[in-house]
Amino acid sequence: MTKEMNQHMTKSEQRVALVTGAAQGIGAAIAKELAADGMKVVVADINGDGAQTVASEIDGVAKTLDVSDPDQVSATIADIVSEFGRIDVLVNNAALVPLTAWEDISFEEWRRVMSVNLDGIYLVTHAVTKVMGEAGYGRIVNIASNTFVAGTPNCAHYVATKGASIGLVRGLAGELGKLGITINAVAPGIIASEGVLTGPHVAGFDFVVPMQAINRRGMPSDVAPAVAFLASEKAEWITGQTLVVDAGHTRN
Ligand code: 4PL
Repeated sequence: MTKEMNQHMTKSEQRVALVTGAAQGIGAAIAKELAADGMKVVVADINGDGAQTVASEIDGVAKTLDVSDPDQVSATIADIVSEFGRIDVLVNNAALVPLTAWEDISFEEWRRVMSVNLDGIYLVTHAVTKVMGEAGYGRIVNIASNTFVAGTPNCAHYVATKGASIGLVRGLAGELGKLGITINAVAPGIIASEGVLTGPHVAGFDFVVPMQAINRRGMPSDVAPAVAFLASEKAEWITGQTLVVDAGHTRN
């Protein structure tokens, strides 16, 4: 169907997308891309004010959500279902992006990264697949990272969660396929998001950009189209896969 048709559909027929961590960076770019494709987008973020700003730009809905909190997740999914009656697309984007040498990773920090980056995917996906399964349709995209391919140092906990998110895609695709749901991962390289630009990862551009096949800084808008494709009806025959979107930094 065309974008125009989708935008003029009644509320109950418009596809609904939930994007976590969508107040900024890659998540915000994905929310905007899915809205441009005609979807009603739920912009979820632990930063509720930031989520509201993004949502108001795209006629979306903002939800304050800490994906690591089981009660918040179940309440948020219940809210979306009661408001829209459906969740067609889930983008698991919310994550902590630390830069910590191995000897400095306390067990507390390790657990916190596991909780947000991995338990968060479990909690949201477990709730959303129930809704998608009843509808017999769904598209799930996990935002992984090419650090799992490159073995980027000083974020071993982060890399472990991103590898696990790819493992979940592979391990879950078969069960979800029977329900009409696809699940894939998009693995970006270093991206000039607010989080990277205001944190220690910004130093990575100096050595990563020269390794890329295209030698400029990647932007959130460079990642969003790949996610939108996997989130579209057109991607029905793709599941259990990982698409690396890093300008050729890694090549596998
Ligand atoms: C290559 O996922 O993929 C820095 C920070 N450098 O979060 C990432 C690279 C970062 C990355 C990432």
